[in-house]
Amino acid sequence: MVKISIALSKGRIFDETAPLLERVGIRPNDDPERSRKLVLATNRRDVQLIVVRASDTPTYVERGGADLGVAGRDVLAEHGGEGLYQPVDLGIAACRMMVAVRKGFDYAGAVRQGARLRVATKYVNITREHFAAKGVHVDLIRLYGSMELAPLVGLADAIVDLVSTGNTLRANSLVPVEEIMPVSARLIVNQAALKTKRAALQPLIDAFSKAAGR
Ligand code: PRT
Ligand code: MG
Repeated sequence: MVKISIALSKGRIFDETAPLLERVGIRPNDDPERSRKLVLATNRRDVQLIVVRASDTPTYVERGGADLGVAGRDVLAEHGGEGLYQPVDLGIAACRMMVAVRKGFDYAGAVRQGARLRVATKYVNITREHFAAKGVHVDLIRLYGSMELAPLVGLADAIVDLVSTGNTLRANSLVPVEEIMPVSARLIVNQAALKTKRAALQPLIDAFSKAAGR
């Protein structure tokens, strides 16, 4: 029997992938939000889930620690996505990657005047490429979370972060000023596994595609 493992992160990605898994006919034997197990068996003897940090999903799949995975476009773009096949946009965990500034900060003016912008983010690669393409000089400040705080305490002029409802920005007197990209989660596949295990993987990929209505 060919074994297949699927890498998923807890929280948003698992919550929104669970209905798709259900439609594909895969049910984990333990609830990943409650269990401390990092490898979860499922109702299908040939399929297991592995629980990883969201930003580690591409690394696990690229290096064959899992055959399949579900990762946000943000995470994939920041990682680079080398060695990964991305056959299905699942359309889940949707949001937008935005540049945001403190209310009252003249972003357009700063860009027009060629001022050097201090930008805080955990997406340093995406941010560097975005501003380089605009010809704007930036000092990148790499943070690991709660980017919204940086402009409030004078650490940065702008942040690059994900926005869904906009509530987090509003609660912190920030305003979105530019969209970098729309984001949703993708099914990703290890390229070597797709060759060696195609008979087992292709039907699953097709089932995910159908379950996602793609
Ligand atoms: O939390 P952890 O550090 O473990 O990792 P993570 O933050 O990367 O994972 P997780 O589970 O929070 O997010 C997983 C994926 O969900 C991301 O990679 C995105 O592709 C997707 N996603 C969709 C989001 C959001 N929407 C989102 N709104 N990820 C994060 N957010 C955060 C955002 O960073 C901001 O802090 O929610 C806040 C804004 O939300 P609103 O509704 O207030 O605008
Ligand atoms: Mg998070």
